Amino acid sequence: MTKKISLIGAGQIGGTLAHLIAIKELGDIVLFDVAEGIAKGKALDIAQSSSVEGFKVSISGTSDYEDTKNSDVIIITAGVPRKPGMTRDDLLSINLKIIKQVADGIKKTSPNAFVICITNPLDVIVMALQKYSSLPKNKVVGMAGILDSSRFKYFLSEELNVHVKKIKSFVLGGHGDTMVPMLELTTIDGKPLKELIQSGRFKKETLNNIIERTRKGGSEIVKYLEKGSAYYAPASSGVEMAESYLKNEGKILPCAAYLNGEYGEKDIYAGVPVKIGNKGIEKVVEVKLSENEKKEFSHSVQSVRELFEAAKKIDPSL
Ligand code: TXD
Repeated sequence: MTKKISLIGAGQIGGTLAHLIAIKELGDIVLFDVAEGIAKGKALDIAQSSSVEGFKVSISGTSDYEDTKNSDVIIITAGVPRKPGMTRDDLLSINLKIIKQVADGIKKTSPNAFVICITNPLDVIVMALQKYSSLPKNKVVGMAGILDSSRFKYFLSEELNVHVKKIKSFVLGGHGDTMVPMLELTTIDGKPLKELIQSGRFKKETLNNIIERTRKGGSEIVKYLEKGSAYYAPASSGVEMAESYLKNEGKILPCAAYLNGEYGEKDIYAGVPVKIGNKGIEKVVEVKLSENEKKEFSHSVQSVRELFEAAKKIDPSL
C-alpha cells in the first residue's frame, strides 16, 4: 500500500522535501500551503521531473486539509524563517499562531500520522504542536539535531580531511546557541576525538571554533541568503526521520522528543538520541554524558523551558 506524506508548508524546505521524497519514492505527496499557488506550482514542477528522475509517485498541491487526510507522515515547515539579525526565538509569536492552525488542521484528518515538525523556534514549537493537537507524544517529534549534528560532522570532516561518513557524533539539547555537541561520543574514523586532542593532532581551539560555528550554523547561511534560511540540509534531515519511520529502520537519530524523566528532565521537548521505527519514537536512548555534558545539556533544556514560559505568556492555554 503506497504511503501518503503530507507536507504542511510548501516553501523553501517544503519544496525541497517534496523533491527528495519523490526521488526516493517514499510515498505519494500532498504539498499543503495557505499560498495555494505555491503548493500547486511546486507540485506540478516536481511531477514534471519524473520522466528524468524515473520516479512514480503522485504529487499534488492544495490549501485544503481534507486533501491531506489519513496521511502516514506529516512534515511541518509552515511558518516564517529568520531574516538577518533575527534569532530563532524572535519567530516565536508568529509561528506559534501558525502551528495552532496547523494542529487544528491535522488532528482530525490524520490522527495516526507520524508528525515531524521543522518550524522554528523548534523545541518550543514542536511542544506547542503536540499540546494543541493532543496527538500521541511518541508520534510528534522535532527535526533539528540531525541538522546540527550534520553541520558539526561536516566542519570536522573539512578540518581533519576525513570522509564525513567516518565521523560519528551527536549534537543534543535545544536547537539554539546552547546546543551541546557530545564530544565524549565523537569519533573520527573510529578514534575518540579526545585522543586526537591529547595527541596534538587536533587543537582544542580549532574544536571550539567548530562548535561555535555549528551553533551559529543557521545564522551564517541567513547572512549569505539575506532572504530566507537554510533548506537543503534541513530537508535532507527531515527525510531521514520520515524514511526511518516508513521503512521501520529503527535508526538512532538526534531529534527533539518528549522527555518524561530521561536525562533527568520531565515534560519538555529537547534534542536527544531516539530510536525511530514504525511505531514512531520507540525509545529515548540515554547515552552516558560527562559531568560537563550533563551541565551543558541541563542548561540547554532550561533555555527551552524559559522560551516555553514565554510561549505560555502569548497563549495561556498551552
Ligand atoms: O533545524 C530546523 N528545525 C530549522 C527550521 C532549519 C531551517 C529552517 N527552520 C524553520 O523552518 C524556519 O525558521 C521556518 O520557521 C521554517 C520554514 O522555513 P522555510 O525556509 O521553508 O520558510 P518559507 O520558505 O517561508 O516557507 C514557509 C511556508 C510558506 O510557503 C508560507 O506560505 C507557509 O509556510 N505558511 C503556511 N502554511 C500553512 N499554514 C499556515 N498557517 C502558513 N503560514 C505560512
